[in-house]
Amino acid sequence: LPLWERLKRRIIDGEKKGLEADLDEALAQRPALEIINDVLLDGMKTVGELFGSGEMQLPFVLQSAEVMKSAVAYLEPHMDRVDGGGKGRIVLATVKGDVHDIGKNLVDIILSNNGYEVVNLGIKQPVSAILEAAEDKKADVIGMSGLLVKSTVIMKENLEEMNSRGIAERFPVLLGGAALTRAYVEQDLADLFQGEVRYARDAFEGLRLMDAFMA
Ligand code: B1M
Repeated sequence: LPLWERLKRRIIDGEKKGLEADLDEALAQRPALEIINDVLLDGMKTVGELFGSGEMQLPFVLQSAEVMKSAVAYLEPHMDRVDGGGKGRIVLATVKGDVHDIGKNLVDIILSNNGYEVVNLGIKQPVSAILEAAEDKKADVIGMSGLLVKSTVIMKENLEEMNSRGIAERFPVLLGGAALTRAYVEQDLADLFQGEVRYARDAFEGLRLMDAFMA
């Protein structure tokens, strides 16, 4: 197989052996971020489709996710970094009940590489932990990720909790993840939330919105 097809296949098949050699070859031709966005994420997309249609079983999805994570970890040091930092601080978490963290961690990498301080709390974070961290770390923004349909409801509840604690105006909120839609976030959730809430389709939009929040 040609290199790009082979790399995509590695994600789909969950095949780690020889991954680094392929990534080295890829890095000689294209920037790390492009490899992630155009090749590896394409593989994850196929994994999602195969899983959704019942053609792929969960343990294999997990293997694909592991290879994806290894690949991103290998590529990360090769990414462009804006020095300086100190543009702002975000507390980032996958919401309660949700274990998906590949997208969240990409958001972490993109924001960290572009001058933001990211406090990454990990997965399955209850709203209390997110809000505590936001207060403790003096976050400028709260970022929540979630891929399950259930997570979109949790996010709504989290915003309501911020309303009732009277802290909605202190922390702009950035939401992302496959089950969300722009309309749900920027119409439905924005209507009920007393602060500012925005939807990011991908990590780059997350960065643009962070820049906008901090402007
Ligand atoms: Co799960 N899973 N999974 N899974 N999984 C989905 C989400 C699913 C759509 C698959 C499907 O059915 N086709 C489906 C959800 C269905 C639904 O809710 N309606 C699903 C399911 C059902 C499940 C389980 C329930 C399966 C089971 O146990 N029977 C279970 C849930 C466990 C739980 O959470 N409690 C489960 C488990 C898993 C694995 C552990 C095997 C693994 C996750 C491993 C890991 O993350 N460490 C996994 C995977 C890999 C997937 C799919 C195939 C791929 C997700 C992924 O990593 N994509 C996924 C299919 C899909 O998404 N279509 C699926 C790549 C990643 C880069 O994209 O996270 O969307 P994403 O991030 C994007 C944007 O969304 C955005 O930026 C990123 C790109 O730049 N973004 C943000 C994300 N967060 C952001 C935050 C921001 C800004 C942007 O600011 C804060």
